[in-house]
Amino acid sequence: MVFNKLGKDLESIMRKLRGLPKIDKDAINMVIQSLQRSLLESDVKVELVFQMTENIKKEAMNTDLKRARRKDFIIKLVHDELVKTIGGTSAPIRIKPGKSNVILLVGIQGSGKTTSIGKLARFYKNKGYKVAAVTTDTWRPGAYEQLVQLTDQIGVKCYGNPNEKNAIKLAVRETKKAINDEHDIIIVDTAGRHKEEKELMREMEKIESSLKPNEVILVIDGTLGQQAYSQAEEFAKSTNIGSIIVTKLDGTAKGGGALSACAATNQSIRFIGVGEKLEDFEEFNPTTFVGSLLGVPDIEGLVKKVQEAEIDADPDLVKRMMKGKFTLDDLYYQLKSIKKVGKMKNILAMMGGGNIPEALTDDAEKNLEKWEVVLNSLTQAEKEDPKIIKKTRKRRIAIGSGTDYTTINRMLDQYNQMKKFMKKALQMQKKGKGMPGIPGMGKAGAQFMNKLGKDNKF
Ligand SMILES: Nc1nc2c(ncn2[C@@H]2O[C@H](COP(=O)(O)OP(=O)(O)OP(=O)(O)O)[C@@H](O)[C@H]2O)c(=O)[nH]1
Ligand SMILES: [Mg+2]
Repeated sequence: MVFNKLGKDLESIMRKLRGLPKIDKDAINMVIQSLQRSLLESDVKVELVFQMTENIKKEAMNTDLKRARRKDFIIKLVHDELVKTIGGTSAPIRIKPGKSNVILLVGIQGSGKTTSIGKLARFYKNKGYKVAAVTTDTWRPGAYEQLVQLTDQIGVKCYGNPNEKNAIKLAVRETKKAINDEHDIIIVDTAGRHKEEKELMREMEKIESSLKPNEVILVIDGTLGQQAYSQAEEFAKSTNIGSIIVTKLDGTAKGGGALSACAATNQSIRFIGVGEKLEDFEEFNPTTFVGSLLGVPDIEGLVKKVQEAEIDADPDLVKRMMKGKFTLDDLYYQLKSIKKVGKMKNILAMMGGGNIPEALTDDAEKNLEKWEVVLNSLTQAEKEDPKIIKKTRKRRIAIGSGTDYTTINRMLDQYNQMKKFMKKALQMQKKGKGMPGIPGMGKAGAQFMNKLGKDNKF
């Protein structure tokens, strides 16, 4: 497993979290401190560690949640922040069919560019593409021979000229040849360089501007520590980095440098190198990867459950409903944030059942767009007390929002229906008549309301 130590540390933090009797401020602080320690020990850039953990802490402290899902919620927060740091989930590199796609690899000396060209060439060749490699490295002795030796193993043609000393000319000429030979994918190697080597950095910029590659990949050595961030940042300033390959994750790489490099470039890891051989190469999936770091194999399942719990446990809405306070804004934002109208129906069903208002029929979602436009033309007073919207106001709103009376009337109508519905439900509540109308829902509904009655804050 790559990122071995970080993985072990994170897994143990998650295990500790699951074992806690309750999730309160102290528990959150414990998680934050342990996270900071393990990320720092893995060489993630200090500022980045604090920024990441601060985000997690803020969200954890400020979110109301059903008790049962709090632990999962924290795990999800850690997961989301890690995925965000490594550039989020993005679509694979797009290869345009019927065209010669040029991929340019850049990075500091010895990061594993040339080896990765061999690996990438093998990867795409196995997918059925006609692949070629081009070397533009005029600095490293034997660079051309190294690439020829690698590409020979997989029957991929290598273009280059060990006698040419001008890297830009070499890049243009050899890539052109590869295009003329109708290759689908042409992977271009460059000499290694450090951000301090201004001349070489300029050379790289010129290679990029002359080739106009479809994708520039930054190759990062996974064993690189704190300096990874500033190196990657400089590469991102000079070229248009589109994705990242992290190499040497097979050894004892702490990996923190690679995480920092992603944050510095704002791009995501697409492949990882896990050995010297051409087959030691894997496509990278941030979600699966972070899931395995945290020791949660089914992280997607967990995330989904938390999202559902977040929707169910929306005590603010129900509390407002219970107090009979429900404005047009509430109706709109709840429908919008819940997205699935079905969820709102469930909440209302638990409150009172009976005939669900027309606003929540299946095509209600379609109304949302229109309502948004209308709502933008309302004053705050109108939103809070729609009764005051009479004829003159309606005219102003219709003109302001570019809608017609029918849309406005219909929205108000549906709001009134909803309000009436809630009033009835509340009366039933008060009379202790429980939750009529929905068979089998009575008890669950009562429990739900009880739970909401308690203070759910951390
Ligand atoms: N263990 C391991 N070694 C790797 C990996 N990728 C590359 N290497 C080794 O790292 C060393 C440098 O690799 P190169 O591919 O030559 O690196 P480069 O970036 O082209 O180097 P320059 O052209 O000098 O800048 C070689 O010994 C490779 O075998 C990997 O994923 N795992
Ligand atoms: Mg090389």
